[in-house]
Amino acid sequence: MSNPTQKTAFITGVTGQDGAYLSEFLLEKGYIVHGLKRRTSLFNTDRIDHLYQDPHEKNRNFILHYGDMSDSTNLTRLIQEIQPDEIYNLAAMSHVAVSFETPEYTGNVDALGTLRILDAVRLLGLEKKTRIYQASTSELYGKVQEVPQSETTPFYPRSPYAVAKMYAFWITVNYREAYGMYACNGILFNHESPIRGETFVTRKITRATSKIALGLQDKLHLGNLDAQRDWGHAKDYVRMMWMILQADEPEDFVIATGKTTTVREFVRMSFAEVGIELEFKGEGVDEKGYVVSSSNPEYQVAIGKEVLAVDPNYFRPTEVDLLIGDPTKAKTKLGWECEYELSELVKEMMQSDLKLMRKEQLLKECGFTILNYYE
Ligand code: NDP
Ligand code: GDR
Repeated sequence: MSNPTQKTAFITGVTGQDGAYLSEFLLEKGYIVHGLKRRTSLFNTDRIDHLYQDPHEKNRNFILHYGDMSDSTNLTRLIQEIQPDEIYNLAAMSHVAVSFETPEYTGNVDALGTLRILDAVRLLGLEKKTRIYQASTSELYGKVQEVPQSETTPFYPRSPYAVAKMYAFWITVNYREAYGMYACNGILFNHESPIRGETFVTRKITRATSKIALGLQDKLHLGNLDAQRDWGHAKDYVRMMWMILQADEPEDFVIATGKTTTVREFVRMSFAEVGIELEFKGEGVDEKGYVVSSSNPEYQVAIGKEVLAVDPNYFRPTEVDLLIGDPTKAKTKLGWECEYELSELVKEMMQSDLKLMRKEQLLKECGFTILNYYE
């Protein structure tokens, strides 16, 4: 028997970092969760495989649908079929550096994709039923106007990704004001986890540090080490996405820890997790990181070894230098609290990547070739 109070959510980007954590969170709350996934030539559901339910099972509460943010008819049909109480629009081409390579595609998916969702809800007459969460971003602040950044800080986007997300932000506000829809932006600052995409800087660092500690990689190449980010844990942030849609009134919220850290410091913290202390020498493109001490007998790396180098290929045409968010509104209005400290996040990511890399080490010892991942 169906439960009339059971809520139904539709998550775009369900195969991504946030989509996976949010699915877990909503399923625990008793929701029926529908997710949008793209057709890919290889499976792309690693992050949600533990939630998968066989289509032949009765009364499934986790259901995946093929679709794409560039396809209005597909999105409209799915929303009509699902009749969701809540839509979490998380799907996006989410890599800032890649958006400089694919600006038109990024605009289509990240900007117009959001319009497609909003307009489908309007055309289907679901304005009063369906609440919409839009995954907005601290990248909107771009070039520093003021710190810390809050809901009232002016935007100055610095990448095709950020410009596309700025359209998505304002079209969400516009549909809320024009059609009385419950549509909100969560302006989320960077949030990471052990299932963060491998080409974002934190995961790139924790994977490489683990490989270097286990003797599987020589060196880590990074771009701008001076960039400062307000890094939180994805688990804390998906909880807030849900809280935003439970409020009495639709509003936009900044979600952040209120602390900022350089990329260089994140590198130092990651190496410290395996007992390796680094010294940084040189400046700009000449900066390098050397091992000063290696105190954990499990991870012995030669003293003096150069394990980090700057590669200008990773610099962006326009950079966002400093992000630090002010989450006061989320705390006071919705009672949100951040549970994770950055040190705990780094520890969790390192433990998870060390485990993964030990598996690779074992494969290598057994004569199997280790995959080289692109950065
Ligand atoms: P991920 O890159 O991990 O996930 C993005 C998701 O979008 C994936 O499921 C991806 O599918 C899907 N996707 C990409 N393009 C399309 C498309 N054309 N049609 C359908 N689905 C598509 O991002 P996160 O989980 O980290 O972030 C979630 C959202 O929040 C994104 O919109 C991001 O821009 C935004 N955001 C993220 C922050 C962060 O720090 N993580 C901070 C602020 C905002 P596939 O798996 O097939 O690639
Ligand atoms: P960001 O995250 O651009 O903030 O966007 P990313 O981890 O890619 O970069 C953070 C900072 O690190 C610097 N950096 C490098 N970045 C990458 N990816 N690779 C490198 O080798 C490297 N070296 C230095 C970058 O220049 C940058 O300053 C993320 C995404 O999740 C977006 O979708 C989201 O909107 C924002 O966070 C908030």
